[in-house]
Amino acid sequence: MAKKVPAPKQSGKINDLVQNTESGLNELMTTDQGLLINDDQNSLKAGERGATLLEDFILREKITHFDHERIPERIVHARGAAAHGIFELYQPMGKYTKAKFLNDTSRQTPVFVRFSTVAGSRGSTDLARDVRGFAVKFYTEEGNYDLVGNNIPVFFIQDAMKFPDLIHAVKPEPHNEIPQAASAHDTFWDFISLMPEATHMIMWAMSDRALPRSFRMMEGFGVHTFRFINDKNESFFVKFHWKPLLGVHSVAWDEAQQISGKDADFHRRDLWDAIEAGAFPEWEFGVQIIPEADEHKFDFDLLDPTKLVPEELVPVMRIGKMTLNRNPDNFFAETEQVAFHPGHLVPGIDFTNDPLLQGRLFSYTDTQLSRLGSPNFHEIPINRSLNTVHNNQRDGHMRQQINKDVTSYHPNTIGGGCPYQAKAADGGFTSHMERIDAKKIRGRSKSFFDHFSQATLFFNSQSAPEQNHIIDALRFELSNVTIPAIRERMLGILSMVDKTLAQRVADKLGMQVPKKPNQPINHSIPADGKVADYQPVKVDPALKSSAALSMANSVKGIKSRKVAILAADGVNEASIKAIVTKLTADGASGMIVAPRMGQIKGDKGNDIMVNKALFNTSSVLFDAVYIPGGQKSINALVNEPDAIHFINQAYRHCKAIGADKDGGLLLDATYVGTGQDEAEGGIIIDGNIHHFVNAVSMHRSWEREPSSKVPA
Ligand code: HDD
Repeated sequence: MAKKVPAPKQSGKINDLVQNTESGLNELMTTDQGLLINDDQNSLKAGERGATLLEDFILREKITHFDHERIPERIVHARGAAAHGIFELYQPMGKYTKAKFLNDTSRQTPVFVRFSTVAGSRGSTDLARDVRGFAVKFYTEEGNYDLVGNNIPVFFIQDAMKFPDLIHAVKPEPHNEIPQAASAHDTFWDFISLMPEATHMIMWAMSDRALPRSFRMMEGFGVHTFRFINDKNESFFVKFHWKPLLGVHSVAWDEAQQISGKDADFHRRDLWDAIEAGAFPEWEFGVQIIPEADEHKFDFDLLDPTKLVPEELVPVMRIGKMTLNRNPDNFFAETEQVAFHPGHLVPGIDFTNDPLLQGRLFSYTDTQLSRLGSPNFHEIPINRSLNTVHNNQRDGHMRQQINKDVTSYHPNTIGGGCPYQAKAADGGFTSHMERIDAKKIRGRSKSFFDHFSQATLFFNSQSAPEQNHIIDALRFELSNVTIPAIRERMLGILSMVDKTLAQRVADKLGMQVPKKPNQPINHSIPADGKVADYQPVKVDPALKSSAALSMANSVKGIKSRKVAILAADGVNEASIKAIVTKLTADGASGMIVAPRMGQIKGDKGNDIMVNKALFNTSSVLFDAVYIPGGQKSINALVNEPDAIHFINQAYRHCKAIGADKDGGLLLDATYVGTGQDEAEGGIIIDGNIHHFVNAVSMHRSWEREPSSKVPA
């Protein structure tokens, strides 16, 4: 990979972090107290063969620090990767919000973004079937604003009260801690089969959205409905979106499982490498704005986090762009210690009464206290705001700030009444004055009872291959459930989404879809209520399908795609040059994969650098395969089982496979075969590199899948 990259844009936050960075380059080694160390190889002993002395403060300091290096991993979203960047606004949003960073188009707001899986531990695979976290910290001039979202626009549950249950159910089972980073087990599906409100989210989690090709190719969503507040104190409901400029793309389930073995850091590495190479990931920031007057206009409740607002009903306005342009210097200091919180707000943005959001507002500070160990976690460099903090909070473990004032209370006269409160007109935060006239009640609104319509909307909006993948995922997951009654309850729930879907899953489980689906009620019924009035319902929504919900309709492109070029000694040099030049010009990369590392000899006698050997890589780590000719090279590859497997696997995973006229001969030895239909999607053997590049840019030819005879 080229090391020369465009200089990342500087940001105020990067400059802020500089005061805490350290490099030992050309420096002498010291203890934590700054004492120069003379011998870092040997402990202090009573004689060369004698016992180590307790006096050895240098050894003690080193080992003590080591013993305490680990902190608790996040209870959820433990596995993640992050990067720095900037946010630039396209158009002032003053009509809707007074947030300064959403009004000044001349300003670049620094951001730090962490992507994550939810269920797995810190060391688990990146490619688990899971929701991905998409957490953005904006370092604005008015303090930190955190948008802590996911790559799926809805959630499993409607009330934060159920979050610990959900997570206990999906995490490895408590008796044997199996399985790691996987939902395909009894406790998860037991819980889900009793929670019909999870049905919409389950459709998403079983779709390919849960297997992203790259963090850079995922959408992000704020999930909840939030509020914008303008300077006239008018409120608007708002849904937040991140739209990746590379489009939304996923890998196949078989591929995901193989990547987990070949490169468990696949997503982390992809993000890192792209930024190092200067291929900075970009997302447009989108908002769906709903006037307060329209709150009850929809056939779902805006406060229900298991519902999305279809883009056909409220279009997404793209108002800015986020670019990630700098990798962290230190994983622990930045990525591990960053602390997000949906309650980190700026004036102009506020909450709604979504009961899931309300519960989150408690959880995030609370969890940092046990994870980062002190209420001073906001002082950790990655977490501190760009404007200096002034308040009367004091002391605590690891306090960094040296408060010079004599007073630490308000009001005071001794300190001149400082620090002052800010008037709303001067940027002081005021909560939205929502009118509330209600009884205190532990219950759920009936407007939250439709658990199936949007699950059906999502399923109906998928292309045929996407629907097949959902069905395959459900078959896989439920086949790993050992208790038949759980599978049966799930088949009942699936039949509420789509009868054929349920039947196709049932067929592979060797089961019948229950005639009368058991729809469990997961919310309490008031003492004076009738059970029949509290059943989950399914409304008949006006909208039957939404194009924005299918990845098949996403932006396509060749940019940043990785193509394996299979070659051996005697390869056609001109052919390699042509394809590499074309890929590079289009922002993709071609990597030479050969039977050995080092160099191979081309047909004109020139040395060609090998990037990867067949034995240390795999087709699952690439987007496409190209086979340049050269008879000697083809003869060698025909006799390399790894080369044959490489092509077969790429074929099975519906990737583009291209070859020049001679290169096509290698395909005779594979499942692709020569007799294959020339028109088969993504197989380009006419040597036309433009056709091949087009095929790569389509991401996958999923329509090939049903006829694929390649074993996994
Ligand atoms: Fe959460 C972390 C996203 C519901 C409690 N959550 C966490 C992260 C993301 C989300 C992206 C990782 C942040 C990071 O990278 O450090 N969470 C969501 C979304 C939710 C959601 C989109 C629903 C719409 N979460 C949710 C609920 C609760 C929590 C209902 C508890 C009541 N989440 C947490 C937490 C975590 C967390 C335990 C673990 C680590 C952390 O906060 O900092 O507080």
